[in-house]
Amino acid sequence: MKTLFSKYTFLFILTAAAFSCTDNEIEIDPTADLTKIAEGFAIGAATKVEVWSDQDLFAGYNNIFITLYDSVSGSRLTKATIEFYPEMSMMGGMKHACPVENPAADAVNNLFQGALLFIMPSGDMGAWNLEIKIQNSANNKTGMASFPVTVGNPTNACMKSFVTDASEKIFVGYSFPKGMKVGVNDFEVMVYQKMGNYEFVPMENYSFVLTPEMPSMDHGSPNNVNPTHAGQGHYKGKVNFNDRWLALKFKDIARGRTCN
Ligand SMILES: [Cu+2]
Repeated sequence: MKTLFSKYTFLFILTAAAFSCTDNEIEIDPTADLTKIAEGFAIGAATKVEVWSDQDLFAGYNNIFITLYDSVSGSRLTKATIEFYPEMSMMGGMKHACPVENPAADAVNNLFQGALLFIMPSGDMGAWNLEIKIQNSANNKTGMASFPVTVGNPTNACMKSFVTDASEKIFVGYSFPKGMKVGVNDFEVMVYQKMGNYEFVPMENYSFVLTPEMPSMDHGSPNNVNPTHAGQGHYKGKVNFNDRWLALKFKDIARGRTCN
């Protein structure tokens, strides 16, 4: 009996030691499922900047994830003020920005998450550049990183714009925060009004009627929930893809390739 007790005690201690070791040494890569868009340095802030997203950038609503490192020690930074300044230089000289959602100052799982709603693709019409302003909280220095980025053009639009009766220019993007499946899906719509080439304001007073349809088979679906405002120009609802073919068509939306 005494021997048995010792054996189990020993095993227990061994297991506990192994677990505490694992906890300390393994860091799960926060960017494992992400695509690297660009990397460079924020000159003046002594900070290395990496830009990540769910997939290659496209005209529409893009989740943007930033990872920051001290450019001398290489250690991760988890507190910084980050501002996005996207700019498109159009043929003919006109320049404009697009709606942005800047990350919070504290990284979550080493990621600073924000978003960009690109309103045009890169191409013959012009080229995009993304400047990122970093205020490094560790050394209290501020710098800018600048990246030329390519914004793809999905087969079907992931972003819509229209002009209201009051001549307001409105941009609408959407996303599926949990991906897409056959059945009822969480769905988000983002609405911005263009106030100037560099000013886009989230709109909080819109209402939507959702009408999913499958044109090739001429049917819709029941049990959809029209998106309602949930803050910061984001509207949350549910869309029911009740037909596998309809869902397959939309499945590509999650990857930003085809959006309607
Ligand atoms: Cu443009």
